[in-house]
Amino acid sequence: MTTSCDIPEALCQILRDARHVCILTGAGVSAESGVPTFRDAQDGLWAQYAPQDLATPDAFLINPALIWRWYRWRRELVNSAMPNSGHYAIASLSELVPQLTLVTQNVDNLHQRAGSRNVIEFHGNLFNDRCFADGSLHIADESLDVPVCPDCGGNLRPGVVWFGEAIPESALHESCSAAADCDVFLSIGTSSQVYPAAGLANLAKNNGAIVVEINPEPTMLAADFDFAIAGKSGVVLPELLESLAVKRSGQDRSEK
Ligand code: BJW
Repeated sequence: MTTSCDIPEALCQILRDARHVCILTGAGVSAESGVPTFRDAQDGLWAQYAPQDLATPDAFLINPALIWRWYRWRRELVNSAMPNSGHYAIASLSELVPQLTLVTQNVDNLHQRAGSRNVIEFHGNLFNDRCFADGSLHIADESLDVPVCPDCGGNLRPGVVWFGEAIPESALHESCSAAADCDVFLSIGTSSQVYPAAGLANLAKNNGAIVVEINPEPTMLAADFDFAIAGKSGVVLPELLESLAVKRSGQDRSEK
């Protein structure tokens, strides 16, 4: 039996039996909230830049005012966006499985705003301001084009992880532990091109988990996965949740 999104019944059964589900999300999960994905062409003023060229420490060193303008534009965009049905389905899924670990590459807080708790922010947070020199957290003076650190007078920077920078130690450690421990790993809305995040799926698979991708455009890693569901997360996840919830309540009744 399949649902209208072609969710295999075998997958529903695996999720019903799961002890620990680990989810990795990427920019595609926020696409239906109107937040452009990282590899989409950018809008308006920013169309001339590739995000990959802006999200680097070198770009910041060369032109910190430009990088701050880009991040302020993105903060406004995300602040005016709302979580979508995919974010809400993930938050609800945590009530249906014994243990759920949510690792997100997204920096937009939309999972948290949808009600997910203990979200592991693999690539930091768009709304944090850090000292470029030592990484300490501060609140930026928004009147300055390039805000400065109140302690050392150096530049503050957005609290995200750029290319070539290390993943925060606790986020990396907790994510690897969850991927190695889970029995089901869901990779949702990510191009699986950026490491070490993309390696979490393989880590899970090598430790015996069933690995599932949900993405309208199957990625290069999809062939290595156990299930690849071609669809938008805002459509697939609510359907998946519904089929689990229906069956769970049936199970609960028959157990009484
Ligand atoms: C939908 C949808 C819908 C659309 N529903 N889906 C191994 C091999 C090769 C290279 C490396 C390697 N290990 C490390 C590297 C280097 C590098 C890297 O991976 N480079 C690759 C590009 C080759 N990695 C790093 O530099 C990382 N650091 C590191 O490794 O440090 C080592 C170190 C150790 C000790 C000391 C010092 C260093 C850091 C990576 C940081 C990535 N940062 C960014 C920017 C964050 C800040 C910001 O937002 O500005 O993170 S880059 C960008 O990519 C962002 C994202 O989180 C990340 C992933 O992108 P994501 O989420 O997958 O988005 P997209 O746009 O790529 O894909 C969207 C997907 O959604 C698509 O597939 C669509 O089809 C789909 N979609 N609509 C579901 N409705």
